[in-house]
Amino acid sequence: MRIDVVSLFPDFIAQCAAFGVTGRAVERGLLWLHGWNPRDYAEGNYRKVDDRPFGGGPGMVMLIDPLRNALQAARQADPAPSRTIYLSPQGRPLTQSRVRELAGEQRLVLLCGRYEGIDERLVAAEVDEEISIGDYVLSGGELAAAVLVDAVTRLQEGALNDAESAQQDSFGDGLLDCPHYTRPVEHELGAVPEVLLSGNHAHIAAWRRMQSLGRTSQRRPDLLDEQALSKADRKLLEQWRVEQG
Ligand code: 4FV
Repeated sequence: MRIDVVSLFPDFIAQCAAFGVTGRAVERGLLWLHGWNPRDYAEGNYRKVDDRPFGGGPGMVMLIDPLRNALQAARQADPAPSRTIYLSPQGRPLTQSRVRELAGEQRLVLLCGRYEGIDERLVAAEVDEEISIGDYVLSGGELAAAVLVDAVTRLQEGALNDAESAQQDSFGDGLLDCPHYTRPVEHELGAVPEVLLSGNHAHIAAWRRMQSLGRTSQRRPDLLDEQALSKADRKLLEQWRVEQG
């Protein structure tokens, strides 16, 4: 997968992606990451990339042309078609299902804002999709872009080794993940649930499913349509509630 990032701080993303799974994906040639700085495409001695907002108010707004020139340079750098995503609080909330879809793209071009944001005419003309990583305000879109790069890269074929498999992921099936345990079996903080030591894979899978259903119903009821649950899942959820007392 090729990801081009238009940002005033292109090294930011490169640094974020230099570690762990994403760093290894770059080494394995599974991820090709490239930054484009709009300041390199700005006119004048001061290479201006922002200006004061029309209508007044605090802060600055990013100018159209430096961004537009950087986007065009990024697209022309590779003939493969790309999808341009602007990371902003006005975007559609990022979910694992959207991550899975985007992970299937050959190329992404990520647009990162700074200051109050970007001139809306550039967004309307050049952006295919706006995505938000959450209802809070960051000082720039770079962290959001790094989140997206990490999330799609780990779904690239060969990015994760078995131990890291994405199969068991949270939201793999729209539910929160089950709790995880490792050595020691006994610890002053408590013991490992017996079923996980039983070696009975069917019982272990049922216990993990019950935990995912229970946690999701308690912590994120917005993610769980109980009416749509299978008879087996409804029974597991009931058992979880009984055990919670
Ligand atoms: C953001 C978010 C975000 C808004 C103004 C950058 C900042 C500044 N991006 N999800 N939440 N962006 O806060 O994606 O330009």
